[in-house]
Amino acid sequence: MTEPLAMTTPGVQVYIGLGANLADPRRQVEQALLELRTLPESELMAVSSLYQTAPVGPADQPDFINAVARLDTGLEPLMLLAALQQIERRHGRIRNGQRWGPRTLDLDILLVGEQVLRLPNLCVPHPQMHARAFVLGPLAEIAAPWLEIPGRGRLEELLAAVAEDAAAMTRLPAAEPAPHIPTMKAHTWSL
Ligand code: A4P
Ligand code: MG
Repeated sequence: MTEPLAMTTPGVQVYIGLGANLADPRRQVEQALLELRTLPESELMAVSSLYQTAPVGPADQPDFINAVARLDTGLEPLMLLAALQQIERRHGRIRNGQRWGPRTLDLDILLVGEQVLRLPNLCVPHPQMHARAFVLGPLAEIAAPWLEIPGRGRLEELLAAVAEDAAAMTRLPAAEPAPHIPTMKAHTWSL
């Protein structure tokens, strides 16, 4: 007997950009990746390496740790945004109004399949992603070079245009296997 379709992994391919440059940023990103695994109706399909990157925007702030993850999810985009903002808050993210300022954790929805969304609080593709090496470099590790960024072009062409910045990023070696695997707490999601 075949399984009902509703039992299969949910559908739309979402790419999420992770960034942090305060309070042990590497740990912030690694912990956030564990939390992404707990999202309802979702499966974490791929995670890039972590990169140390120079800040874009105000220069008087620490380097960032950046990564990109692919999540296949049945959550509507605004529900996903709410869930990501819950994770940011758990990481002590404080919005002080400074554009592109330092943060404990930033989770950006980069792409939602091939959708273009221009909502008051959600723009997809993320408005700056096409010009940022710290997004395109990690994305290219886990997506096909011909991935189309709607309205912007193919990933490989966009990455070529920021090749100098991409070359200046430091790919971090994979973390040593933890001596023990911490038990994930079951997060409660109020979406
Ligand atoms: N919002 C709209 N579209 C989206 C989306 N696709 N994903 C809204 C997530 N949020 C989206 O975001 C402000 C509002 O954007 C949210 O309330 C949401 O409704 P925010 O996270 O509070 O503010 P922000 O992150 O400071 O603003 P912004 O413009 O999103 O900044 P970016 O683009 O995230 O850039 N340099 C390096 N090397 N690495 C970095 O990761 N990050 C930034 C922040 C600057 N420089 C960096 C890095
Ligand atoms: Mg952001």
